[in-house]
Amino acid sequence: SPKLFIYDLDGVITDTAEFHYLAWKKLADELGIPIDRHFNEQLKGINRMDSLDRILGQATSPIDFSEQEKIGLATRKNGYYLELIEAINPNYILPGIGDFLEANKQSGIKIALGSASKNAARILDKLELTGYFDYIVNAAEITKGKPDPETFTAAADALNIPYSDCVGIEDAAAGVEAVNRAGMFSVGVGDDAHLSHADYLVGNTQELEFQKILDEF
Ligand code: B16
Ligand code: MG
Repeated sequence: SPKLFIYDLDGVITDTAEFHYLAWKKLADELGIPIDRHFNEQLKGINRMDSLDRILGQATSPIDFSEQEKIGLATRKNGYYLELIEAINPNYILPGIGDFLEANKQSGIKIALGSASKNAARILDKLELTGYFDYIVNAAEITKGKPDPETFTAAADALNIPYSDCVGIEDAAAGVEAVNRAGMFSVGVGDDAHLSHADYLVGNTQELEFQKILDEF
């Protein structure tokens, strides 16, 4: 039986992708860079500065920003994002996740959050889920973002649990890759076309069954 479940946040526990999109879209509009929801798919699971680089790469004529200017742009986007996530409350927990976390807690198996978001702790608070978590990875301390395994190994290391005893739950291709490269059991939530490399795959959060994953592990 596994000793630790590590959850991704955006796309697994709640859907902040739309808020990220709206905040990036506002910045991109100000810069005259065209982005749409389709393009936004590739930002899922990708950290803030890497997301900015990908957006700047969409400019029709290349714009050269200094590192300092880029930090300013990312900070501006985060300001827009923080305004949008003020609205988050427990109704924003994705279907089935409340019961799943409860089953995980009852089992005595430890629970960690492995999100790329520097706003993760604030969002868990707004969802009123903080009490479930034994450990929350600090995204600011992660030097290599997903698909690098560091986000997931950091959680296991902090709780002193071997990687082979861990399960990682992810909705993004880069996230599933990170879990696999960490040597953990990967659970993908979403589309087979993006997540075929997951050890176990469900279509959406409602299909997640705690006991089923223990059986598959
Ligand atoms: P922040 P996850 C990721 O969350 C999002 O999917 C990604 O779109 C976002 O850029 C990243 O967090 C960083 O977020 O700007 O709040 O630090 O899927 O890893 O939970
Ligand atoms: Mg995600």
